[in-house]
Amino acid sequence: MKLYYSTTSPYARKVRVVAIEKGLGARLELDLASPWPDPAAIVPFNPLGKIPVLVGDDGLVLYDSPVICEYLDANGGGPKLVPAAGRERWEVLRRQALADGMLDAAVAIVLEGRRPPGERSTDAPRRAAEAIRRAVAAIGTDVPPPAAPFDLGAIAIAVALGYLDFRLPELGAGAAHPALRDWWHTVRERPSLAATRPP
Ligand SMILES: N[C@@H](CCC(=O)N[C@@H](CS)C(=O)NCC(=O)O)C(=O)O
Repeated sequence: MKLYYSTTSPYARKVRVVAIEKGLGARLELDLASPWPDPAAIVPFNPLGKIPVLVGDDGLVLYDSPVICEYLDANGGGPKLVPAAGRERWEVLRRQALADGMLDAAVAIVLEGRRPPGERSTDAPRRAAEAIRRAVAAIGTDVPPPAAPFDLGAIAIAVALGYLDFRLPELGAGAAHPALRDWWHTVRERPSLAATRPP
């Protein structure tokens, strides 16, 4: 399987963490393909021009990260990262949606900050930062217990907190959410997260 990725893309990191957790890390051929400034290398696989993109051994092309993660969960070994049915399934998928939404907001802030100063919006990054603060606070009231499975919801949250630490540390779990910060500091030492740290 080939994964088009970049070392700093948090969505690609989520996919790489899932692959390692499912025992598929060695089968994943990593192909650097940054969409910035030009997504030409990615467009033949994903018309949206976004990474991550997975190309399976049989030629199956998959995007975006939640779809790729479910594919790896279905095809890898070990415990399921997304429960097959029931309330637990929907809670895991909701946690992933919350974490991915944090990433969308964080990436938007980072990209806005790269625009020339005179062209930057102030309202959009402010709203995005508020959404991230609310999301971190919500996760802070629902921190996974230490023995809870490291499922796709937990993986997505860990990757989102990692991206905040990397790009926007002032919005991360920090001192305001000690239980969440402690959880993050524990899970970030897992081999799957340690091996995929952004440079
Ligand atoms: N919802 C997508 C988001 C993917 C995404 O936005 N990737 C960024 C890299 S971090 C990208 O390729 N952006 C290129 C662009 O927006 O043109 C997923 O979960 O895979």
